[in-house]
Amino acid sequence: MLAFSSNDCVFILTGAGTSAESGIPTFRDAGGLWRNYRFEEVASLAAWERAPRLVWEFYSMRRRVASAAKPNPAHFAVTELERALQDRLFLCTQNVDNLHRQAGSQRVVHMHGELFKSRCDRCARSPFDDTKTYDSDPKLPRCECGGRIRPHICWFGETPFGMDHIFQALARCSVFIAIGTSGVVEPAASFVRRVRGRARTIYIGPEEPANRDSFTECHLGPAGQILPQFLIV
Ligand code: BV8
Ligand code: ZN
Repeated sequence: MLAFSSNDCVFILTGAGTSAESGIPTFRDAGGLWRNYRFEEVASLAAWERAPRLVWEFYSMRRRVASAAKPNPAHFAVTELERALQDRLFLCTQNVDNLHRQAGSQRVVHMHGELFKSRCDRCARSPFDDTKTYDSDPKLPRCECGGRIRPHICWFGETPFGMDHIFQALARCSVFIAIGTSGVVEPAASFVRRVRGRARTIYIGPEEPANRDSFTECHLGPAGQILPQFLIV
């Protein structure tokens, strides 16, 4: 159990492992999401320019998988912590599914974007809710401005969303908890290095992450089993 002091500010970073027990495969575990695709072929701006239909095939498949998923005890434990800490909890997720919000979390920063949103790749219209799958449509979706509608996702080489707020939250946090992330993808993998030495840094997942040396504590096991007993205020 993690003892919080009354003025602790907590930063939680979740990765694909948090949704694993909800049935959404992770990126790097055996049989991960990329098994049929090389992510350069589907998760980059170059891929979008070169093969937009392949990109929409990949994200349509992701929408089908994620829409069948339900939050697991890891998501609900984070929601309970938000209820107890209110604005002393900053929840940042690398995940593009909506399971934190489905579990009741009110303030979720989706730094890598959101699977069930799309946006225009030309004009400045805001991203909009979109649960549609486009892999069987004869024509790919277009905006009124003539631009192409793309997934509202941060691809490799693009700048993640909410970075100013994320860096401010990292600067004030006294407890940093990473859950279910292999610590490979930047800049998320370096968040812990920004706080170590002045904050407690805790990792939760079944195997040690690549950035293990930056964590003061490592609790090995599935998040859905560990978090409900661990995040008790
Ligand atoms: C940026 C959306 C500048 C897409 C994603 C060299 C060349 C080119 C680029 C780079 C380079 N070196 C570094 C870079 C930058 C690049 C990068 O990091 N590349 C990597 C591959 C080396 N990063 C970028 O391009 C980023 N942009 O850097 O812009 C910048 C920087 C700072 C400030 C401003 C600007 C953009 C990266 C975003 C890419 N988009 N997602 C999509 O989802 O389709 S990344 C993708 O990987 C997902 O978001 C995913 O969340 C993320 C990270 O993976 P993890 O979440 O960690 O998942 P993974 O499968 O790896 O691990 C799962 C873990 O769960 C495992 O550890 C496992 O043990 C654990 N687990 C399993 N079961 C459970 C569990 N844990 C708990 N419970 C369980 N039951
Ligand atoms: Zn447009």
